[in-house]
Amino acid sequence: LELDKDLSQALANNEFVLFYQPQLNLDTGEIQSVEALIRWRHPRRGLLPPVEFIPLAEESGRITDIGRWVVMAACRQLAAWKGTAQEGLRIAVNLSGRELDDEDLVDHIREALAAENVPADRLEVELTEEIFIQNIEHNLNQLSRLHQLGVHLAIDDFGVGYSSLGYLRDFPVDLLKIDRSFITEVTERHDDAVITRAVINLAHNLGIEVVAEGVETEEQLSFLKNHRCNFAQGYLISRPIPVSDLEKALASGV
Ligand code: G
Ligand code: G
Ligand code: NA
Ligand code: MN
Repeated sequence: LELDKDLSQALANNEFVLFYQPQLNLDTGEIQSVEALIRWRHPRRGLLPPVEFIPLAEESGRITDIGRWVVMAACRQLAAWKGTAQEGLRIAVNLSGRELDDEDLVDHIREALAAENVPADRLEVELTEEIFIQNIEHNLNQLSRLHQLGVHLAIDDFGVGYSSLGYLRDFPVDLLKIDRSFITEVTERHDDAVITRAVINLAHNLGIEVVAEGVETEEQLSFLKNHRCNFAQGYLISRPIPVSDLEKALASGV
C-alpha cells in the first residue's frame, strides 16, 4: 500500500526511466532495434525493476498513465537521435493487455509520434499472448488501427501463452519473440531445438520476422544464425542499459 501511494507520485516526480536492451540483426550484424524496459528510481528503495510495480500499477489502473509516459519518452528519444549515429534505431515498448483496454491508446500514440515528428515505423509495440484470450474483438480493432498507423507489432514471450495459433492469421503481427525458456537450452535439448526451428519456419512462411530472447552464448547465436532467425536479444549482446551507455556502446561499434 505504501508502494502504491509512492506510485501515485512517481510520474509527477519524474521517477521513471527507460533502460534499453539492443536487438542484433543477424543478417547485417547491426543493432537495428532496442527494447525499452521501464525502471523506477524510487527515492528510498533505489532502482526498481518492472515486476515490483507494473502488476501493482495494473491493479490500480495507473498503468494507463505510465504507458503514456513510456510511449512519449520513447518518441522523445527517437526524436533526440535524429542526426546522430542512432538515427535509424527502432524502439520497442511493452504494453500490457490492460493498456489496450484504453480506447484512447491509439490516438495517444499517433499524437506522441506527431508531436515529436517521428515516423510510425520507428516504433514497435510488444504484446503477450494474453491479448488473444480476452476482449479479442476490441484488441483486434485496436491493433489493426495501430498497424494502419505504421507501428510494428511484436508478440512477446511467444510459445508460453495459452492462446491458439489462429491469431497469427487474424492479427497484423510483424514479429515473434521466441520466449527465453526455449533458447536457454536450445543447443543442448533436441526438443527445444525442434520447437525453435519450427517457430522460425512457421513465422517466415507467414511473412513474420523472428527475435530470439535470452541469448547468452555464442553457441546459441550460431544456432540461431544457422536457422535463419532474424534477430537476437540477450545478455550475450547486452543487458538492458541506460541510454548514455547504449550511445557509447553503439559509438564503439558493439
Ligand atoms: O526489465 P525486466 O527484464 O525486469 O522486465 C520484465 C518485464 O517487465 C518485461 O518482460 C516486460 O514485459 C515488463 N515491462 C518492462 N517495461 C515495461 C513497460 O514499460 N510497460 C509494461 N507494461 N511492461 C513492461
Ligand atoms: O518479458 P520480457 O521478455 O519483455 O522481459 C525481458 C526480461 O528478460 C528483462 O527483465 C530482462 O532483464 C531479462 N533478460 C533479457 N535478456 C536476458 C538474458 O539473456 N538472460 C536472462 N536470464 N534474462 C534476460
Ligand atoms: Na520479452
Ligand atoms: Mn518485451
